[in-house]
Amino acid sequence: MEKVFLVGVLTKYDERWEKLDSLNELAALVKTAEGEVIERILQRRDRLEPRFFIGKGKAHELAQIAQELDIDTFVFDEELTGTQIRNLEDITGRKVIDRTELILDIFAKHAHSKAAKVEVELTQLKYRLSRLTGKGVTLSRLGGGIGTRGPGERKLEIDRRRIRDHINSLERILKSIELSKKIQSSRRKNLFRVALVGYTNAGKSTLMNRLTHSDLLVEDKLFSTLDSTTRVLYLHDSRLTTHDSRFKILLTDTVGFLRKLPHGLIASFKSTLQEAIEADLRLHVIDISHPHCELQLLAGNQILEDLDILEHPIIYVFNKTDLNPALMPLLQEKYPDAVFVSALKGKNLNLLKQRISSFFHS
Ligand SMILES: Nc1nc2c(ncn2[C@@H]2O[C@H](COP(=O)(O)OP(=O)(O)OP(=O)(O)O)[C@@H](O)[C@H]2O)c(=O)[nH]1
Ligand SMILES: [Mg+2]
Repeated sequence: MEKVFLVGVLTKYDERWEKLDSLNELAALVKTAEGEVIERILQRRDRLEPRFFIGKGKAHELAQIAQELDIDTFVFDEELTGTQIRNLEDITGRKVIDRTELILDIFAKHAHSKAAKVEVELTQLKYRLSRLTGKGVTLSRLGGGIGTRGPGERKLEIDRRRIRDHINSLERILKSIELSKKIQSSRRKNLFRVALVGYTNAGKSTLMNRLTHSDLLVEDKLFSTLDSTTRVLYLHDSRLTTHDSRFKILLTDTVGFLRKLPHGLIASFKSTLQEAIEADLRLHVIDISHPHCELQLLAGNQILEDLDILEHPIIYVFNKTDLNPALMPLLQEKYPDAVFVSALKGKNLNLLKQRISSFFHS
């Protein structure tokens, strides 16, 4: 297992609890990427250093600790410039990556569909290209492992022009995938479509499995799901009294959201998120047991706004009520239209189905 040291920075404009929470999330991301967090620091700094981000003295200090603790990799909680990464790697002799690269690495590992793979590779190449400093600078970094993986596992020792050519060809491939998806989705036009959206680890896949008797991957990790999956869900139309009042809708599980997602990442995942955009109704799943669950709800809404679908029909689904969250009464009052469920224990799922059904038939 790769041994990881997390580095966060606290400026006078930041809230301490928020930065600590962000570091916790970073640690969960490292776990998903199969690294082991050995140590972490939250360093106070009023000015960020253009060359080393944290200051040269601090960088030397980190180098020393890295040696003592036998650290392989530093993961910074903020985006670093290409120069900062190179300088920090020079001083510490260890691999240095930032939050964005870590997230892209996880996306690279979890992408299965052709569309998701192309989208990850495109985003990685664009991000790396934006941080190339000289002409034809080698992109191969110290060692392999976290932050260096890509869908093609290709060695990234290519110059700018070849990266640009490659980006162009990937964009062409993506266009053709999008086209075939459009055709596919127009075939589904005659059915109602519902999409599960929400913060990563909220329980979207668990809910999907419960509702549609499926067997999608569920894990206590961030970003378990990257590709959208669609299943048929049978609902009851209560207006009908005939012996068969069932009707079919399509339910889609989608990639989870995260605060501080790399800039442009959501935009480049449009094809994977297409179902969330086009659906007739969205179920926004929120993990009510998380200490900052309302912050996650707002982060989700921010992303829906980025996708231009915040005003579209949505039902809030507060999940994990079996964990007896203290906030529940307050949230019930604040969001009277929300449904409170436990996907794991199967609690209130019939109520949820009724709500979806009456959305389409009232
Ligand atoms: N206690 C409890 N745990 C739950 C419930 N629903 C889901 N979980 C757990 O929460 C974790 C995440 O569940 P997933 O269904 O993978 O979450 P997700 O929203 O699909 O996550 P990503 O795919 O990573 O975005 C798993 O460990 C689940 O077992 C619930 O109602 N109660
Ligand atoms: Mg999932």
